[in-house]
Amino acid sequence: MLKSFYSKLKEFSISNSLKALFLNENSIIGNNVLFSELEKLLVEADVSIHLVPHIIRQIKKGNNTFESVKEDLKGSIMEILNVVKHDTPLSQALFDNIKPPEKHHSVIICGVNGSGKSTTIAKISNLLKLNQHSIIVAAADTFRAAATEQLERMLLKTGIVHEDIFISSSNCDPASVCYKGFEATIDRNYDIFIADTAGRLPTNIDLARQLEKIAKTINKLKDTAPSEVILVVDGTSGQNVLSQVAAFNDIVKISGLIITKLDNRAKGGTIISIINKHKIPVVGICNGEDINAIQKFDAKEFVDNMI
Ligand SMILES: Nc1nc2c(ncn2[C@@H]2O[C@H](COP(=O)(O)OP(=O)(O)O)[C@@H](O)[C@H]2O)c(=O)[nH]1
Ligand SMILES: [Mg+2]
Repeated sequence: MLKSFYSKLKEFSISNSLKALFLNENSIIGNNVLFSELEKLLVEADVSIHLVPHIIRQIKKGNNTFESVKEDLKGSIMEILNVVKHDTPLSQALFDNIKPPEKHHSVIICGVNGSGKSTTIAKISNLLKLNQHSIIVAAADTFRAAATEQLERMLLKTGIVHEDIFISSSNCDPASVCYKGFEATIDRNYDIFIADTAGRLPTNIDLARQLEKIAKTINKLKDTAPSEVILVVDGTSGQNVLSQVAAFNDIVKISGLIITKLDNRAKGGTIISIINKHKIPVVGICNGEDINAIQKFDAKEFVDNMI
């Protein structure tokens, strides 16, 4: 049985360390000691150092008890996470089995090489299939050798048939593959279209143009397309993720994030820092290579386990 991200998060729970501190100090801790300890714990949990002082400021000064500090800390973090609603049509289709309100919902998946885009698309496709949504996937990562074959192999395992996978060969324009895939989605009256794209850093001008072109090309078929542009980020890359989000957002407007590899480093502070800085919903979190290793991001469950 796959261990959920939330239960792993609990292993690092900040309140465990905090409780020990209160016990050691006979339950009476001066603000200075308490706040410097909290600062350390938050940084260790991967919260950005720019955000730590803001979180700590929300803790009431005075006769602190373990319970009051814990509650203030939870409240402070919840406030940050709740600045955006994390339910998007894709996350609702995935985790609540609600069909997107619009037919032919189109989703572009982007992110740097190795962040987990293709693996995540296989997980998403698998869940959507299980929930009886009809989908077409365009495998448009032409930059990495064998990337399209890798995705095709994973998709076929989830029961998606060849006809519903559009593949670009190495000398083919990825935008035209996406166009054909989305056109078929509309013609066949399917629910959801998903495009995998090439990775590498967004500072690569060719790839940035390519991503932009894919978005513009599918927009020719429907004026609300792309419905969602999801950036896949590796949750173990710490604060690097913040600059990745900014760089991709400059190319196409990112509407949601999927955070991967949280099985490797289940600390959670990165998620708080990204939401605080970019105010972008977290559509899903991934905690393993297994096809089922994807979960809904639930802010309350997240905070209850982290703190
Ligand atoms: N541990 C772990 N590995 C993952 C996860 N998601 C993807 N990977 C692995 O990360 C590597 C890169 O994934 P891939 O989907 O090819 O990345 P892409 O280049 O963005 O398409 C592969 O070895 C995947 O199995 C995850 O949630 N946890
Ligand atoms: Mg890939």
